Amino acid sequence: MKEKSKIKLIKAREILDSRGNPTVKVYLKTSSEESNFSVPSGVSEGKYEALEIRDKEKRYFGKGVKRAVNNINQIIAPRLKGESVLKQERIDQMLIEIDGTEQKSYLGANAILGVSIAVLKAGAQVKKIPLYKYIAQIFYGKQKTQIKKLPQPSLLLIEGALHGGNNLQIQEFMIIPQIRLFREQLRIGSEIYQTLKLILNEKYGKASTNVGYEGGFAPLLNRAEKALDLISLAIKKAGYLSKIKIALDIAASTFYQKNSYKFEDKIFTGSGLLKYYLNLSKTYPIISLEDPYFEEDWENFSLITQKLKNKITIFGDDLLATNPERIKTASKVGACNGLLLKPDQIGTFSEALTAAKEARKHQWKIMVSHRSGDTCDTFITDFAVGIGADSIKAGAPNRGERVAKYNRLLEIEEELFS
Ligand code: 2PG
Ligand code: MG
Repeated sequence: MKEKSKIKLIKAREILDSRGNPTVKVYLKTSSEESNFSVPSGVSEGKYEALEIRDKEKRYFGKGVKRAVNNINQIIAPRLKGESVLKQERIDQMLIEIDGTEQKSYLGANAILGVSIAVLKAGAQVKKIPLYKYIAQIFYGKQKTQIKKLPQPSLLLIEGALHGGNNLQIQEFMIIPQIRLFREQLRIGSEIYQTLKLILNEKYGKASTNVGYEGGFAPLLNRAEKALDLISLAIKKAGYLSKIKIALDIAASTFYQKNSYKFEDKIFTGSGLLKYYLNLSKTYPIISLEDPYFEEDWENFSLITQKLKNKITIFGDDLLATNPERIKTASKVGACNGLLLKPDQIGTFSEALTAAKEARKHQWKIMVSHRSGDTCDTFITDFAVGIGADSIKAGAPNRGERVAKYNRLLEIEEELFS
């Protein structure tokens, strides 16, 4: 196994992501295995995320990733040649050291993550076990691990803000079916999605079901409550009234301005917004709120978590940026009780695992997440299963790069539980 696990070749290439922007794809070879990974990329990026580097040249309006690709081909590949793909932590540490910057701005987090995950996938192949099992072995630190449950899908129905191109200021309106089997969760979610499509078409015409970046509908609505009423109607019409919870990604950094929040034509203070959220949670079956405040508003994050923690999970996305240090700080001040986990926000597999462990130390919930610019790669599904995440958000039950992740979960469910 030792010889077989040695890296023979790493090669990167510039490809396009689901939004049509360039991203990095990494190919890796050992003497017996071949793996690859395509790096996702967000539009509502937090200030504390590891930095993906872009060329800032004329081609692709500055968004090219040739520099990140060259960093892989010319700097990383020669250094990792001959290393064992089974030594994940060592390789991630090498990548961090070669980079040498706080936010991975020298090599680029897009270059580093691409290599880190390609190495991980090759490791699972060398061991001849499924990727989720290999991840579980590393996460729990033992050879024998039993996966007892799968993450619940947080299925996107309606998009707004930077993702939707409409006037809705809440970024994601999602549903989480509260039943046991994943295949049934997906079926129910899809039936509700299709029911909502009919309702929107009837009320607002055909263009109302054009979709946003992540496959959710992006109707020209301007109030969150309107979107929630339409979703409630679809749930009812589809016949699943008592079986559905609602999850929202508020992405409040996008409407924060000078110590206040400009939301739906009103200026809210932190406590005014808290009242608004409390009302929403009384009217609709809300199970979680992600980024209800701006990424540096620790105080209001703590107040809402204090108030709602027994009823609702407050997920930190931009607030935490999958950064173990920020998770520690958040737990100290009680700023949230859930981690939105995006491996590309931190840049290596090992650090993403540390983030997950830190969250579990505080009994937080974990939701693994895709990005608005994604690819058909399904790594995050295996990742969510391997670490025993509570949920996974991979967009709507629509569009290739989104359903690829859910379809992978169908495969895993069959493998593990039938
Ligand atoms: C988010 C993500 C994924 P983006 O805010 O949670 O939905 O969006 O990838 O644009 O940051
Ligand atoms: Mg978010």
